[in-house]
Amino acid sequence: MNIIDELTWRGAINQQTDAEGLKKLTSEKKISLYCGVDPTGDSMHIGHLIPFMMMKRFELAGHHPYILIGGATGSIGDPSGRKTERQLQTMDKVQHNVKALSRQMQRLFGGDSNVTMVNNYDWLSKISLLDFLRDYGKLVNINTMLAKDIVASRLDTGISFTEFTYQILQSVDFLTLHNDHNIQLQIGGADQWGNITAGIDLIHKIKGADEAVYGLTIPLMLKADGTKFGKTAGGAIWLDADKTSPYEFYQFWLNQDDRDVIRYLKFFTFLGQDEINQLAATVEDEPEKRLAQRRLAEEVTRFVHGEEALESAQHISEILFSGDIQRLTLTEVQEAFEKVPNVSINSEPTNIVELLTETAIEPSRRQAREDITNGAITINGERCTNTDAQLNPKTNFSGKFMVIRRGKKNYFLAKVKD
Ligand code: 629
Repeated sequence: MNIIDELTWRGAINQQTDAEGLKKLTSEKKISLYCGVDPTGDSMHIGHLIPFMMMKRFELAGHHPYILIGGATGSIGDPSGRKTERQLQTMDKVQHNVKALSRQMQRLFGGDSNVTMVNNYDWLSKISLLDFLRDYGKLVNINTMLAKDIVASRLDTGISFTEFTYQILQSVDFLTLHNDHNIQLQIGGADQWGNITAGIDLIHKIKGADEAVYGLTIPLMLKADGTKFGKTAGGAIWLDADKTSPYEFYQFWLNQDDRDVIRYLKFFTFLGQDEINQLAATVEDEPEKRLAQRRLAEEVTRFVHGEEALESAQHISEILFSGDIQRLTLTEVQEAFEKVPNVSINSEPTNIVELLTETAIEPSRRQAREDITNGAITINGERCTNTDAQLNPKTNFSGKFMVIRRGKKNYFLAKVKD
C-alpha cells in the first residue's frame, strides 16, 4: 500500500499542499522528509510522538526521515498554537534540552534505523543579519505573514518581532534541507501548517514554482468526551520514565474510552489493518474485556519504554487489580503508589487507630474506629476490622513501606522513618 493511502486509512492526514502530487511522487520513488521539534523542554510528551510515529511509517515504507532538533528555533520560540508571547529560555537551557531530546529521539527512532538527526543551530546560527535580510527577508511578503492564522490571532494581544520572524527561520530550514539533502516533504501537527507552507513558498521563490516540495499535517488529536488529549489530572503524559512512570503510562492507555481506542491504535501502534479491524470488532462485541485498550497499552508502552518496563507495568496492574499487594516488589510498590498521598510513620508497631489518626488518613479516632469496623480499611492489601490491631511496619516491603487503603480507591503510601 502507498504510504499516503496508509496514512489516510489511519486518519492521520489533516491538510496537504498537493495531495495528488505527493501520492504520485511517493509511489514512484523513495523520498527524504523531515519533521522538527523545538527544545522547549527536556522531554517529549505523547502529543509530540504523533508526527514522529508517522515518520517511522514512512521509514518502514522505504523512505528516509530526518528528525530536526531546533537548537536555533528553540531559542526563539514558535508562536503557533499559543495565545501569549513566550519567555526566552537561556541558551544554556536550550543546549541542555537539545541534548535530552536528542537522546530521547535516538532511543525511540535511532538505533539501526535509517533516520538522520540534524540540528538547525548548525546553519541558522551562521547567517548574518544582513544576509538574512537580503537573502530571505526580501523574498517574504509581510502581508502573507500577517495573514497566517497564528499571527492574525495574535494581532490584538500583540506579538514581538522575534516571534513574528519564527516562520522565516523554519522556512530557511526547509530550504536548507531541500538543498543539502533533497528533502521534499515536511510533516507536522495541524498547528504547523502556516510554517510549513511558508517554507514551500520560500523554496518556490528561490528555486522556481515547479520545485517539487510538499507539506502534510496531521490532525489535532481529539477525545470523544471533548477533553484535551494527553492530559490527565496529574498533567501531561511524558515519554521520560522519570516524569511519567511506565506504570502510569501503561494505565493512561489502558483507560482510554471505547469511542477513542481504535483511532489511537491507528495513530500510536504499528499494528496493521487486519489486526486493528479485529480489535474494532471486539470493542463492539465484548467491550467489557477491553482487549483493544490492553493491546494499545501494551504496544505503546513497549515502543516507548521497552519490554522489561512493559512487563513490570503489567505486573503492577494485575496485582493492584487482584488486591494482592504483598506480591509487589519494593521498586514496584514505589512505582505503583508514586502519585498517591504519602504519609510518614515510625518503625515501631503501632495501634491501627493511632496510626490512622496520626497520619491524618482519618480525621478522628471515632471515624477511624467506624471505618475499621465497617471493613473500609486495608493494610498491605489485607482488610483489617479489629480496632485493637497492632501494625508492624517491619513485616512488609523490607520494612520501608506500608500501603494503606481507605474505602475502595483511596490509597496512601506510608513511608517508614529510619
Ligand atoms: C524547525 C522547528 C523546523 C521545523 C519544525 C520546528 C518545530 C516546530 C514546533 N513543533 C512543536 C514542538 O516543537 O514548534 N516549529 O513542540 C510540535 N512538534 C510536533 C508536532 C506538533 C508541534 O514538535 O508537529 O504539532 C505537536 O504534535 O506542536 O524546521
